[in-house]
Amino acid sequence: MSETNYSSSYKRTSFYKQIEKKSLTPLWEVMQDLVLPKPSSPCIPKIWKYDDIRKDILEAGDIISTEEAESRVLILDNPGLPGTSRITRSLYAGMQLILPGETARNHRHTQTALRFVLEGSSAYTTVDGERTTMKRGDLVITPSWGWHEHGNDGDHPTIWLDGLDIPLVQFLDASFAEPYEDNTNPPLPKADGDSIARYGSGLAPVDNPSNTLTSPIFNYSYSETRDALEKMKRNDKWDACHGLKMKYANPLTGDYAMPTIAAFIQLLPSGFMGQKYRSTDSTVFVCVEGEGKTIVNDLEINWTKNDTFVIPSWVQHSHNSYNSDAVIFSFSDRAIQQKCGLWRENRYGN
Ligand code: 1HN
Repeated sequence: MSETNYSSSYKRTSFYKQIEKKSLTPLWEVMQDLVLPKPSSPCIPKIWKYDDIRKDILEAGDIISTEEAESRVLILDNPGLPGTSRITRSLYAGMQLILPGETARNHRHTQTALRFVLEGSSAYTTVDGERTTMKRGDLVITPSWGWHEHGNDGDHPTIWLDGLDIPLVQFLDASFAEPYEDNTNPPLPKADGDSIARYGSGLAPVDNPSNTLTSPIFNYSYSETRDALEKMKRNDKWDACHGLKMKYANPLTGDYAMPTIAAFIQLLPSGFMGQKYRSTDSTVFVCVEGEGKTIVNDLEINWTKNDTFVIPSWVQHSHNSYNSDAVIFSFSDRAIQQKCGLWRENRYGN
């Protein structure tokens, strides 16, 4: 190092020390880590095979009750974000088990939640006083600050995947949560099926006092969803990247069903070989039916029924089904990214 360089480097280091005490940092030293030319997520691609983690969640059923645990959940921790309870930077995912006869206490929080049912048909969720049965493939959503509780009246375990915007709410320091107490004003009880009758039949109340941020439909039943895909399949041309992909929509606005989390269902016809795709929303996928693989650079993620896998932001990938139609559920933070004008995608490896 020349003398001038040495002395300017020395001057800078001592300057940085001097200002550090005053909680000041020079931007020019950190700029390249703050404003990236393109996304570079610490989140890494990863699959959780259902057969494998099903054993673990059932074992958790032996060691802790819902009484003690409140929610008996094994968190899907992205190995690139260890110990942070995140499957992507902005989203949390966990596998929840509720055994016959169990209940999980009523509570509410500002985090928005979705449940995608993987196994069982006898559990229920009650959201703001309306109860719905949770069947395999159903998407059940819980709005921010909505009261919710779960139970299982049947004789088989029910297992679902939870997705919540916990890291996002944590980042914004906007978390509130409370248990339902005996002195809490109860939400007005509603008849089972009320929300579907009121909002899911091509009808809407004339005077609509409801908050439209989150869809008033809180169970998107798989039998309806699957039937719709099967009918659409006869007419629609396949998208080169996605097959036939639909979003779960709020019927009052046409927007995503939740304000922060976007949820999708897609059908890949038998033998589909998808083109390369990437987007800025790191996405969690669940195989509902069929089997196939997702190619991510040099990695092949082989998936079958109930497997969960994650693809990070801006990572090229392509979906392939084997020799039957495949159905894939997915969720991401696309809903909030699009509201902020941040979301981007590109296709075909461009
Ligand atoms: C929650 O309320 C549930 O109600 C599940 O089933 C998982 C993780 C963190 C915070 C709240 C539930 C959750 C959660």
